[in-house]
Amino acid sequence: MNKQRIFSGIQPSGNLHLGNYLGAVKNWIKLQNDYDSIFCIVDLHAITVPQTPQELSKKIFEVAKLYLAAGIDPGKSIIFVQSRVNEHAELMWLLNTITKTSDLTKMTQFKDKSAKEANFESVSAGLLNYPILMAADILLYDTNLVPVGEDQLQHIELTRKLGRKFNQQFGETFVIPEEFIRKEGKRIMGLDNPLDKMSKSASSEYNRINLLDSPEIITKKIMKAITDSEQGIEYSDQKPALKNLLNIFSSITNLTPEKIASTYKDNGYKEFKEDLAEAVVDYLKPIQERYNKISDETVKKVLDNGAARARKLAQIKMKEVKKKMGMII
Ligand code: ATP
Ligand code: LTN
Repeated sequence: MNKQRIFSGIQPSGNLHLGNYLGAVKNWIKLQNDYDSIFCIVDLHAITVPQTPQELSKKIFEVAKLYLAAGIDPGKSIIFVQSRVNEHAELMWLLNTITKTSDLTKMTQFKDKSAKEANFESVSAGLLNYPILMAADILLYDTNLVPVGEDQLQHIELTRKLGRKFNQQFGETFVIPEEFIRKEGKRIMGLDNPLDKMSKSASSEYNRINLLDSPEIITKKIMKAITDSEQGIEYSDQKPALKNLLNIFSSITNLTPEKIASTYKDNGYKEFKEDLAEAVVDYLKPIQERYNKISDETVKKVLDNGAARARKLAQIKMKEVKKKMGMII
């Protein structure tokens, strides 16, 4: 029997952080053993907010190397850069024509990112159309499951909607995908603000722990992480900052957050944070060691090979799509 397929991606828009790892990459590593897996570096998505060209190429390479260091095995999974497979942009255009603008303006991510612009008229069309490109990524490969963090759920719902609409209008073409979101790690919050998710593009470095941060920096960031005003370690919605730190501690140790809270209930925040920092440093150490051993040459080969394999699949699907729409191929 054919294996089911998974597809997911991360934007090379900054340094990968613990939220990206616990929300997404950690699951990919397990899933690649049982699923036909495709992992993308979505540079076309990253440029929906301004990027410096030199910095962007550096980040694309860095994300690819981190995929490998984290344990994505190019022998099992396809790893590739989105812009090297033209069919993503091509399918996006076709899906554009069946998408309602009202479905795009109501996206939380669009609302958050466009709110940073001075006025609506200056928001780029790329930012608005972002979810259509994501739908193209997913539908192009007959994806069954999309392993992501919770913030992507709305985009996957739109992907399903567009897939169904196309199938109805032009005949059965696309597999309708489901999200794969694990409870643990699905939404890691910022260390400087427990009400917003940890994010690559948050302005303060104290928002996140990057996967490549040194032990000193990790410790400094955790010790500075905001905690709630009342003392006492407990796992509760009334203490969102502490809850987030306990969730992180739990995700990297596999102990429940309640169990960890009970261990520290008679201690102060300082001791708890020191132990958490040590646990995070130990957790990231093997990834960092592998990262430093992977050569640029290896990354280049993996990406060349990945693009060629992805392109083959994408071309077959695009032929089918264009034929269904009445284009001469
Ligand atoms: P940006 O700030 O540039 O939008 P990001 O840090 O939010 O980037 P993405 O590239 O948008 O990261 O997301 C990559 C993957 O990581 C997605 O599956 C997303 O759901 C997941 N993810 C991102 N941030 C978090 C988080 N704080 N907690 C859990 N999962 C997350
Ligand atoms: N929008 C996603 C990144 C992304 C993605 C995808 C995730 C682009 N295309 C396809 C899963 C499947 C985000 O994480 N911000």
